[in-house]
Amino acid sequence: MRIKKYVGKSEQEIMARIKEELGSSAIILNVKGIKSNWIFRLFQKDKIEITAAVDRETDQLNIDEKELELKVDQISHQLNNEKQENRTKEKMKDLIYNHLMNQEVEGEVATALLQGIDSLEDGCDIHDIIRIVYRNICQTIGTADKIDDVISKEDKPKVIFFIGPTGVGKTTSIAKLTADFSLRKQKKIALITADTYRIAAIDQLRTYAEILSVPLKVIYSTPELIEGIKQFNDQEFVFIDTAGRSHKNHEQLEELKEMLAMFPQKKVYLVLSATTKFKDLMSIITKYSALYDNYAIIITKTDETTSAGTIVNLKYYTNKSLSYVSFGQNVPDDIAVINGGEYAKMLLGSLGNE
Ligand SMILES: Nc1nc2c(ncn2[C@@H]2O[C@H](COP(=O)(O)OP(=O)(O)OP(=O)(O)O)[C@@H](O)[C@H]2O)c(=O)[nH]1
Ligand SMILES: [Mg+2]
Repeated sequence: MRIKKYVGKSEQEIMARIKEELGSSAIILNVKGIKSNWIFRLFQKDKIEITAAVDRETDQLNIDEKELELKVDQISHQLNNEKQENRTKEKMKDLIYNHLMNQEVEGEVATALLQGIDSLEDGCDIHDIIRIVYRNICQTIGTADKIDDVISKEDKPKVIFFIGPTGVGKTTSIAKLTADFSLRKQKKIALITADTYRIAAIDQLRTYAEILSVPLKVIYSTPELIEGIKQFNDQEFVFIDTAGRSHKNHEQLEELKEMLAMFPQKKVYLVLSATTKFKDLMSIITKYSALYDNYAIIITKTDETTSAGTIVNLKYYTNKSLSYVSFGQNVPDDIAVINGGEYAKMLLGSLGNE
């Protein structure tokens, strides 16, 4: 927890500063009036002191300070010296804002990412500004919700569903993660496909299952799924592939909702493509949230878009945990656990090149 005292002329003025610097989640610990001594009282009014506190999410995120300095250094060095010297705080703020806009970060999100800059001194170092933005990005992205961290009351198996629109990369992501868990992490893992809409979909997962030597079951109904999971009780994880469902097809979504409702112990990953227009992503999210609300997000196809902003927009507007990022078609290599620092570096990477 970070605690800070603010002194000012009015409560409103101080509250505005607290909101700007600590964010809207800050809590007020104490408000008191400070009387000026008698000689000053002739010239100035009494002041107010407010003590505010905010949870230090950065501490939980474990941002390594040395690493942070290194990255901030790398980013600010890209802005050449001459550019740096001529930049006032306001100009720097505009530069970063415009850069975020170019990356298709939504305006409201960009403003939130710049929070805290206004309270820096006018002659502050460019490092300080970038440090603030970098931290804000890391904080917004949060910690990754990895499959490894899934806790279930019954020890085995941990049941993981992958759901999402058609063609976003659900099956490919499952193949990549299966390879990671079975080959690298040496976990016992089985696959189930509930995607029986297309014969090709079964073959696609079967091919991966054979290459990776993991058992696969094809199921055609929810009772079969329950039975299938039971039969895999010697496994640590069961990954379940589902058919892509258009968020506009109410019937398909209802079916999925009923299937998910049958499993109280589960983890659900909603797979979304970074190439989808942000407005469409939001409408997909609304539809999927109505059928199951407690999911984490996997973002695919980041290699196919030049605008990195989608990721931070998604997190900001959904407040769902992010988990993995998929950046190509190669199984098993093109997937990674999301990392706020890496993402911040990528988002700010070409700063000043516009
Ligand atoms: N460029 C790129 N292509 C990807 C990525 N992930 C998946 N793909 C490709 O996207 C296409 C669809 O992938 P699938 O894994 O079959 O998608 P799906 O969500 O299972 O599709 P349905 O089951 O039909 O809903 C394939 O050609 C994949 O190779 C990625 O991160 N980047
Ligand atoms: Mg599929």
